[in-house]
Amino acid sequence: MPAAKPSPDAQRARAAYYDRIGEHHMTPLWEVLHALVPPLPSPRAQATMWRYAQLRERVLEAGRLISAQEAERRVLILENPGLRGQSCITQTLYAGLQLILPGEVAPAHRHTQSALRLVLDGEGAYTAVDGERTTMRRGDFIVTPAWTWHDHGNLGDQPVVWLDGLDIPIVRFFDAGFSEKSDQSTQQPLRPEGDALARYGANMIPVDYAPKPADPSRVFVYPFERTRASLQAIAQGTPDVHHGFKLRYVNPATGASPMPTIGALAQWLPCGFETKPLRSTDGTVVVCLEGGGEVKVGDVTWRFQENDIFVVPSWQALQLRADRDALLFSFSDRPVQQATGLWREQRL
Ligand code: GTQ
Repeated sequence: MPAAKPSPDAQRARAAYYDRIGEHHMTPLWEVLHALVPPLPSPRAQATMWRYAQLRERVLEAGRLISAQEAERRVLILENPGLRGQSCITQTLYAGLQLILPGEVAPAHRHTQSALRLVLDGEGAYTAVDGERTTMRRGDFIVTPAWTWHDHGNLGDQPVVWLDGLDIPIVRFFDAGFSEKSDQSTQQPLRPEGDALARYGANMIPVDYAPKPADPSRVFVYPFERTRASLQAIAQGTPDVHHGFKLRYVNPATGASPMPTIGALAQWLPCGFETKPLRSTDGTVVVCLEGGGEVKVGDVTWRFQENDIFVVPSWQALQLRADRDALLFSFSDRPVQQATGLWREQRL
């Protein structure tokens, strides 16, 4: 039973008391207990859809207003409407669309925030991570783990757009942000392209390499063609009723997520397949790389197609239906929640 409402006298006495203790930087728990210890998650992040077909022109417009050099990173932040002003797509993650035009460079820097890129549009760009370049192809998943030097460039003749995902809100929460700029805006290649994938990404690792469990992946590009081939191969089998066919990107040397704060998944839904509803505590960003269909998050339903991006907030049920064979990429803070024992999932 809810407690009876206090009398006006009692309310006045309490308010005056709150003022008195406020002078000592104290505040009563009982006024906020239910919000602090909620019976279940009530995320401020909202289920939101960003349609690439509507965003593309707006992103290219930024290319006429500011250079990559001047901006340092020419990015339009995808800001969750429930978290305006906070540069967040979910409570714990940041996402943005980065544009790099032919001939431009985004100068080398490093920071304690971990980043991922998912290449969406255009060809001819590269990212360099700690002295090794990788050519960015559509659907490639590229990571720049915490404190690795990285710069981007476009050697081709088309604008290139990719999705950035960073743990900026997590690092801000911990007040653990550091960054520095390099004095060379483009890193000198130290190793040939493909070196990391050859050493760490072919079911082998260097003989004396002994990573610690939380070390980030030395494989920094997960080529789309490999991901796609794996999903297509397993799609010959029986789909999971909640996932269809879904694989988790890992640090191949440890089996952990590629970076300690961000987990990423790739999912294949055959044409006509509909998933059963599923909810989990990790608010998730989903990107459609191929195909299309319908997505239901909580009580909202949208159609989605290639390069559309949507958010599934914590503990809201997600249901997907593919109208064409669909390939989805997603990322979340799941590794953090799992390391801290917080992660929950419910198959409905
Ligand atoms: O490419 O290094 O979207 O440092 C935000 C911060 C991208 C990057 C972002 C960054 C970067």
